[in-house]
Amino acid sequence: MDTKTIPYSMPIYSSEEMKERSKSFYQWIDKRRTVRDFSDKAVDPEIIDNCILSASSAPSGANKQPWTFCVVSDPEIKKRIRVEAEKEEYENYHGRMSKEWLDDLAAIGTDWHKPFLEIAPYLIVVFKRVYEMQEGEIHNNYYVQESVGLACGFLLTALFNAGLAALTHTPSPMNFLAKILSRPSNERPFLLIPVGYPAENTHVPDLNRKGLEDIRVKY
Ligand code: IYR
Repeated sequence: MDTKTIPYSMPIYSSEEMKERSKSFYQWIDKRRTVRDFSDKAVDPEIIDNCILSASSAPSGANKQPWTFCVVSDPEIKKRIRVEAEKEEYENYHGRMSKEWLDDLAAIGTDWHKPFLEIAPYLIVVFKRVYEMQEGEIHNNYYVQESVGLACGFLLTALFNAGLAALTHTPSPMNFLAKILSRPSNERPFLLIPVGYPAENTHVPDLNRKGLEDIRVKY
C-alpha cells in the first residue's frame, strides 16, 4: 500500500530560544504535583474534553490509539467506585502490601481511605484497549502499555496546563472499574485519575526529585 503523506514542518528557533524554551518548560512542569485533597468546585466539562484530546494526540503503536477515557461525574457512580476501591485498598494496607512497600509509602502518607474519589468533580478512568473488535473479528493493537502510558503523561501535562490538579490512582486490583462502567471485554482498566481544583490550603509531601546526575548517563 502506498503511504499517503502530507507536508509537515516545525517552528525554527535559535539555539538561544531553544535553551530558554526548554528551561522555562522544565521550570513550569517541575511545579506539577500529585494532589490528594480536592475541592468539590465544579469544572467546565469542555476543559476536560480538551485535555482528553491532547492526551489522544500522543504517539501510539501503529497509530491505533488503544485507549478509552471514561469521564465520571455522576455522584452515584463515583460513590460505587469509592466503595469498591476502598474495599481493595483496605486489603492492600492490611496484609497484601509488603512491609517494605508500606515503609516506602509512609513518606507519601497514603492509607486505604479514598475520599477524593467522591469529592473530585471528575474521575477520568483510562482503559487500555488490548485489541479491537470489528465486525466480529479481532484486530491487534501494539505496544498498548507504552502507548497508554504516553497518553496518560500527555493528559497529566494538559490538565496541569489548564490549571487542574490530578492524582494518578491505581487501586489494585482494579477490575471493578470495568464492571461498574460496563466496559467491553477488550478494555482493561489502566489508571484512575481524579481531577479538579486542589482543596483550599492543600499540602503535598515534601519530596525531592532526582538530579540530572542521577538520571542521565552520557556516552
Ligand atoms: N494503591 C495504593 C497504594 C499506593 C501505591 C503506590 I506505588 C503509590 O505511589 C501510592 C499508593 C493507594 O492508592 O493508596
